[in-house]
Amino acid sequence: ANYRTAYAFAREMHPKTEKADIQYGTAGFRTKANKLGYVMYRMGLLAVLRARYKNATIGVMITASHNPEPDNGVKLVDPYGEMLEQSWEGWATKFANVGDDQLESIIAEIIQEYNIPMTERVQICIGKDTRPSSPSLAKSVMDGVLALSGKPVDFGIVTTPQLHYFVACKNSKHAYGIPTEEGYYHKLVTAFLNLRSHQTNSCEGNGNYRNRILYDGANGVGAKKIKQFQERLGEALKIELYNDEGIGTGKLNHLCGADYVKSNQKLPNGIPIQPNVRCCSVDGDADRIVYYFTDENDKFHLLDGDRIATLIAAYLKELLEQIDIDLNLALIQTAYANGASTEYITQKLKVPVACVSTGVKHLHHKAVEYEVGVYFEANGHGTVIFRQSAKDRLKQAVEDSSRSDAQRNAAKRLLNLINVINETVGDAISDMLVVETILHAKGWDVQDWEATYTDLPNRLIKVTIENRNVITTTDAERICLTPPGLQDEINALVSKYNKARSFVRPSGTEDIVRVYAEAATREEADMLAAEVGQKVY
Ligand code: NG1
Ligand code: ZN
Repeated sequence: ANYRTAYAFAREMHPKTEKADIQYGTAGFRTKANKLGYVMYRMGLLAVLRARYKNATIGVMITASHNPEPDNGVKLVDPYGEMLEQSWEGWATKFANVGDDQLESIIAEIIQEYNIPMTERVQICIGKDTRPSSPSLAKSVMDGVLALSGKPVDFGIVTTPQLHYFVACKNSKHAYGIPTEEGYYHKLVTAFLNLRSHQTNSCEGNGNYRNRILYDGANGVGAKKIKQFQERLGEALKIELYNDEGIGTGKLNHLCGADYVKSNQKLPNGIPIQPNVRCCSVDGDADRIVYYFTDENDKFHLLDGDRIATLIAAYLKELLEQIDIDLNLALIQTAYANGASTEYITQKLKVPVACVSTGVKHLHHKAVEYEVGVYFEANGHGTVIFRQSAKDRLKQAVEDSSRSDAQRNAAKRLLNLINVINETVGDAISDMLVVETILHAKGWDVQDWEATYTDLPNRLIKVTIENRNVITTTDAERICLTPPGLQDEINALVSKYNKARSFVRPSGTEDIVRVYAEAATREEADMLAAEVGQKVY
């Protein structure tokens, strides 16, 4: 059988080099790149098995996102471009950790468990970021795919959301778009330019909006790919690219990128100080974005995922009202969303909010419960998902001659906006084009956007304890179940401060406990975080 060959090949070419177990977590496998060769090979095997089981194309993305350059990682992408189904994460973990001599039996086990037909010809889309370790790790994935007679489709260096898009295109028989890089740029840019040309104003600006943005590429794939966009966007949006160092310079994510800016709340290296000019940073695989600017007093202002989410949700609501169509729209957040953003969107804009556990898959799963689901993590990862029935109704509205021109034009705008959005997963560049579209339409610059609400000061700290899993939570991680008594202590501390909120949870990606606190003032937020942190020890 095929898998006998796979097994023999593993022993020779990709022997297991690490003794310690690793776990397929929120972000797939992520560790030092030199520990990942055999893991990649085994993920190639698993991708073929998953593809045969689903009778669909599966994706494998090699990246460690915002981690330092010597790290790497791997994530599997399911047929609609979503994250690997949770029930298979356990299989991924097993596949990575069994000894070379058990590989054969675990393959047999999964084939039997799911009754996987081993004859289907399946494609596996493979993408990688710009890390120097990525090419050899991609080769290991391909060896795994070939060992089980799958067909690897190598997309080379692409952003994570590009790979998700390719997988979704292939499985929708191109209904979602053409599964090539050109197809991706064409879809997004055409829709973006359509939206701009419908405006009566020149492309230079509209109201306070100026079509110029400073862009921090994190010295990664986001820097490479934004050039493709710029070529196609022409004068409609002038993107000044910074942090575009070459591959292997060690600069990837170093003192720059979305994670650095969000965590440190300051300007990244490489971006020049230009007062009140709109800037953005993407992360190492370009699935996250944050906006920011410095004012004339050199004060730094961050517009994070919560800001992007509220901007988008508010604009979608506005368009739906203009069209006069009743679609249920909701915003999905996590406990890390700033309380002020939640209050603004529920109280002022009357858009319902759902709160779920940390991790994109949880947000995504909740978002599909609505006809229009906007989801974002505070760190800048997010997108919008539209039900097919919602898209169909919008198309009908455009055709409906009993509607006013204004209504039909608003429906057209929304359909174009949907094409700017990468619905498969958070996409930094797609999200940037969406934000730019909305700011332009509203005649806003970042200052107007920031004025919509005032963030509550907040603090996120890491606490290291012996076993982080002694902390268990409920209610979308906002309440501690164990250790007993901890939640009462947190409640007591929170009650001392104004507009305060705090929660603790074990990280899914690092061996630490995260403590979050927000309150009416910076001092109160800092003090509360420190006090709650003390209780966690
Ligand atoms: P953990 O380590 O579980 O808190 C972090 C981020 C998540 C998500 C994942 C995956 C915070 C507080 N947590 O999860 O939002 O992005 O990494 O990358 O930012
Ligand atoms: Zn990322």
